[in-house]
Amino acid sequence: MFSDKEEFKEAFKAKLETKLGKKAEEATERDAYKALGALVQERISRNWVKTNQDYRTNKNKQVYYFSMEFLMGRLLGNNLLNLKMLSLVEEGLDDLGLNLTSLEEKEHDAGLGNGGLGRLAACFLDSLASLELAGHGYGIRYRYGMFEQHIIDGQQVELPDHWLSQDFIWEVRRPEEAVEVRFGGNVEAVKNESGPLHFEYKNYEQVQAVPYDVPIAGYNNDTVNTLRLWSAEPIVENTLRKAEIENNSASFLDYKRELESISSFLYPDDSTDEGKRLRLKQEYFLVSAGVQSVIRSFERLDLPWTSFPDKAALHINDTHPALVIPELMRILMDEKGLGWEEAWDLTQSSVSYTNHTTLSEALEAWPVDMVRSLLPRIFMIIDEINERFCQDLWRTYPGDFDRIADLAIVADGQVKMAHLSIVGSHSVNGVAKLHTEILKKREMKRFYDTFPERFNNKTNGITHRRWLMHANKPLSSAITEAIGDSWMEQPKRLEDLLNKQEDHPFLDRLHDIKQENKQKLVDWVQETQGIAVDPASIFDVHIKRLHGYKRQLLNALHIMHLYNEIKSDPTLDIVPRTFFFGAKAASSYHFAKKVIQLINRIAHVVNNDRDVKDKIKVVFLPNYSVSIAERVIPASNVSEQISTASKEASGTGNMKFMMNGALTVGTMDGANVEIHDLVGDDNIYTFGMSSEEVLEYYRNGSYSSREIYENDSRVRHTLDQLVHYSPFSKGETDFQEIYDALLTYNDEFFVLKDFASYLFTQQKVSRDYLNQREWNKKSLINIAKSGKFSSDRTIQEYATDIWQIQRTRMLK
Ligand code: 26V
Repeated sequence: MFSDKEEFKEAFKAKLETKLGKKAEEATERDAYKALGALVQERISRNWVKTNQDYRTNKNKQVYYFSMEFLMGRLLGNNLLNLKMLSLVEEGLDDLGLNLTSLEEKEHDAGLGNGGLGRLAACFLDSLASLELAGHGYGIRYRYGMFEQHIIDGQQVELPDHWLSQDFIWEVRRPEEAVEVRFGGNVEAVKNESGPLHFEYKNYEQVQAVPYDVPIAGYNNDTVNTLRLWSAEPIVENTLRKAEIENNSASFLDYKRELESISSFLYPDDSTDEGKRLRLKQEYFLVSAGVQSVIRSFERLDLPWTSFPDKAALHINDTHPALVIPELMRILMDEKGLGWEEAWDLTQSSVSYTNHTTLSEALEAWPVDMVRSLLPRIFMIIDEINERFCQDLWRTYPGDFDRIADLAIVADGQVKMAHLSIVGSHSVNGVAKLHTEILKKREMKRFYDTFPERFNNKTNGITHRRWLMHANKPLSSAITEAIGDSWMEQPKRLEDLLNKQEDHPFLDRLHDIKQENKQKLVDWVQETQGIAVDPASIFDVHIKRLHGYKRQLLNALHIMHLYNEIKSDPTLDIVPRTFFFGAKAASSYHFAKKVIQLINRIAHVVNNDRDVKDKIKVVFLPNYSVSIAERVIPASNVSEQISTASKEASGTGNMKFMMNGALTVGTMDGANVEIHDLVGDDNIYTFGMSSEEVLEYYRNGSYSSREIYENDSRVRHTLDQLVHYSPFSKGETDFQEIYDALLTYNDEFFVLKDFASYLFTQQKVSRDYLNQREWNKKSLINIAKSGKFSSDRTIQEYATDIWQIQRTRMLK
């Protein structure tokens, strides 16, 4: 790279001049960001070209990770870290009067994801490259990412996230790699005298899929993999012809807009049929473009089709890209001339599937009519897969109609995407031990009975490079001073910190670092929101998508209860706490928006009340994003992971907090269970119902939230405050819906059932926090045990058990 900082400074100044036509003195921070980015991209590009060449020469097996979401966040800092240029650049910029952190903040988050699933995909890419594994992402280059959340009058307002308006400096458009994707039309069966029956696809609509490639540089190695994001564009001659025919520029523009809408928005509102159709179009667009490009790369190797599964692994991130299965079948049969059996064998051996949720409303099922009209040939293939699968079942379970109807891929007028994914792949995995057990024992029990060998667990992980080394540099340095730097490449080595449990100066240092991080957050909150926060208070943080099952409402009710206690006795001696929230609600999810409104109302009441404001504070951080998470997590003491047991497949925020020394207040759900197993009872605050209890209640229907309301005066009081006159309701009916969900509709997520145990646990947290030395020790143990949750471990497991790929030693 650069041998010293002077060399970097020269290169940087030269870049400013050649790229932006400016001298260092006249450059704005944005100019400096762009120049630095260009410099970094140049360095990465050399290894990018080389990596691709090596992959081709060595014919390594390639993994293609198909995902509708990649929540990448900012890339500059991470790229500098992986290139090991961070401190050199920081010092060089400093000499020039520039601050690296401020330049990093000029970068707009690449927010092409909703939450955990998309962020997991981003962490996986970092781990693949860092472990020198040949793995690439395939996604969509949405023109607008996750909406920008504003809070106006205490309520969420969504604005489009026009992230491309200021250039995404890392992408490279590759028109020469564009492919055509086809929709609609009809299929004709053709029988030639000589050849077998084949199918001709006619009268379809053509869309061009143009890839934009983003390099993914590994940590301290020469590997640079690719995130390929596809953009939908009209095919020029096609649009001209269409315009000619119609001779009408307005309809031409409509046509262009309609095509481009395929890659316009992340998750368009699918509450209408029109929205659903567009979503299906997006999914097929990604799949068809991706599979064509996989096939193209394979064909360049000049090998027989039988070796396809030895050279390509196609992984589907949830069922969203499940059409990979029939699309691969279509290309192998219709375009490459393979027979059904052979195509099926190659497809099953190369496709694998991860399930990320058991929530029934999130399980994809497409109306048959929609699939048939939008993707006629794909539907025929799905129908045939279903037919053959049902026949197989009939042979194994003759006469068991019930079972066959239950397992069918096409049933009740719908195409069930999870069923298609299981049947068409060789591996199905859940994302945490508990989640995988629930899949095997309940949600997918009958599939597990049929294909037990396909099911396996891969507990999620997070990249410790972004979430510890980059987000929390002071902590990283302290760790390295204490145990050396081997943990950076082998995160399990963080366990060496366990020897420091009685090292008081070290524990004090951890405490000081946490305080510094808290102070930085305090300054930022003061500056951006005008709220004064006490850095000595407990920083209790609940950041994640807003959903009923994640129970932000439980946290909110707890704060209302604390407020009531302080109001009834203003001399009450409580440990000061600041509650931070960050959460976006889906635009059509009315209830979730009401919870956001409630949290903001509570913040308003609490923060402006003389009696309580020095004891508790509430901060709602608008527009929660990857970069906000990076600010907040290192400054946290308490990590809220309080989903209704059985509902959170894994959670990954829980791991990020743990790695940064926050203690978890959590239910025995998702990966919390594994955190608990690692750190032990003394170093985590678990509470509430178990997943078995929850599932048992759902089965027998014996839960009564009203009973709790009637028997627990604290519950009664806070709930009444939602609808009767109170500082929170202000006599309005804003929160009637929340009250009704909890009482009239019997509290689907057991908020009231877990309320008492949550309060009790939070009291223990406050007491324990007073003993700082013990707290710091718990924090240390959490950091020390967090190495298991590096996504390097997760990816290594995928590589060995599912994809069967090995590390590619790059030739230097
Ligand atoms: C999707 C939807 C869409 C329709 C409305 C309700 C709803 C609720 C949940 C979802 C989740 C989709 C899949 C997903 O994002 N799962 C998350 O995946 C993470 C990575 O594996 C995991 O850590 C989270 O626990 C899991 O919720």
